[in-house]
Amino acid sequence: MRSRRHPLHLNTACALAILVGVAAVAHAEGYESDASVIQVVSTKIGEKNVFIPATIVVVGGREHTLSLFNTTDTPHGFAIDGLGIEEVLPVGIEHPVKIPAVEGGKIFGIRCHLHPPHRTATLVVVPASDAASPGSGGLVD
Ligand SMILES: [Cu+2]
Repeated sequence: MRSRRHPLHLNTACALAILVGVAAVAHAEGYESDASVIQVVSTKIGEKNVFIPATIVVVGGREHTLSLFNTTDTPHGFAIDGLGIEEVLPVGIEHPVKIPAVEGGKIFGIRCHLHPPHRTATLVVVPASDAASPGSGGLVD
């Protein structure tokens, strides 16, 4: 006589193993950064005004400072509408701008509100790792 297996128990065990695996992967996702000040220039390439870097990446959940420098001979704007930021960058002076702590997983457009043809840029806020999140104790359990 063949012994009967319990397929329901086997499926339950497999589902549990998959869930535990998914939870472990999700727990390990996220980013850390040691960059507290990020340098950006507003400059001119050919006939185009641009921001370099055009994609700024910060980790969510904490404040950052952008150090903006305008290399041209004309003031330029720096606006992130989604964060209520609108600054005028004077010529040839470091201009710090605080980026508030934002939840990770968001992308914001950056534009020069003084010159609409000025090439735009993007602020990408990536999620912080659990180890980088406040209150986690810095350890993965
Ligand atoms: Cu401009």
